[in-house]
Amino acid sequence: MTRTLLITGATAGFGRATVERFASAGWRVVACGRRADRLQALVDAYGPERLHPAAFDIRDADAMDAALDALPEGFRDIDVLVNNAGLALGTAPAQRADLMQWRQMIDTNITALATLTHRLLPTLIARRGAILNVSSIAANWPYPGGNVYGGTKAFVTQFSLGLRSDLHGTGVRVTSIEPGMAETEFTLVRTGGDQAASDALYAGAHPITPADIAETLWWVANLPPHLNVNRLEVMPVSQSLAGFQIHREA
Ligand code: NDP
Ligand code: 8X3
Repeated sequence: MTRTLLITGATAGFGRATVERFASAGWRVVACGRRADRLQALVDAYGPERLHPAAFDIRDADAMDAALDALPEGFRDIDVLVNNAGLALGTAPAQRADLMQWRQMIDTNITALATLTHRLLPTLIARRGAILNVSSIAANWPYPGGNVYGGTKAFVTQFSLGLRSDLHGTGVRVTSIEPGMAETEFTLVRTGGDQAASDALYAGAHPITPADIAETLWWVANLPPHLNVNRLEVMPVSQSLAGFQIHREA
């Protein structure tokens, strides 16, 4: 039986690689994102029978509803929801951060994710499906400048665990995927387009690749139906945890 994936943030990074992994294996994919040209490129690659593009800003609940209402017959029975769209904006300490950037992260990483999940829960329950939420190590480990981004990802992880509890007995699986440093457009977005900063961060570090996360999501989605991965934290070998910082009076 052909299964159907709906994934947000399909135009770049983890999302695009995950579309490629699932569509090339025969799944139907609803690919969401704002950049319609990139979604069209996925349709061109996999064909309209396999790939349905849904171009909307995930913060716009009416646009989300319209896109879901417009799903063609073959794409409505969603088996797996991957809540992947998200972003970090800025690395300034809280006391110098831009409030509008904080709000954009909350609107995207929290409010939109919860809205889409709520909208699709009846379908996912009817199909005994799965919800795979892309959180981050930033949910688990604080770092300077992580403030609201880390807070939004802590929501994603805790929301995932709460969903697990609420969906007890429905057969719906829920997983929080918590990646460490991965080379995508993430740092370009975070720095407002600073390619040099992005290159410098990843240089020589052998970061996680989008294909690594796509393969992880593929593995989780295709486990036997009696198994649930609750949380999965993955890091590149080059990245590890450091100690506390201590401020000393002069
Ligand atoms: P990218 O910047 O490469 O991709 C982000 C995706 O999110 C894009 O497809 C973008 O699509 C989509 N998106 C962002 N804002 C919106 C919006 N308002 N409406 C619709 N879509 C939106 O980053 P990654 O692939 O790295 O990020 C994917 C997820 O992984 C994020 O949730 C991120 O927080 C998380 N993550 C990333 C890590 C990393 O180091 N890269 C590590 C841990 C977690 P478009 O712009 O076309 O709308
Ligand atoms: C992205 C990983 O460490 O830059 O979520 O916050 S990190």
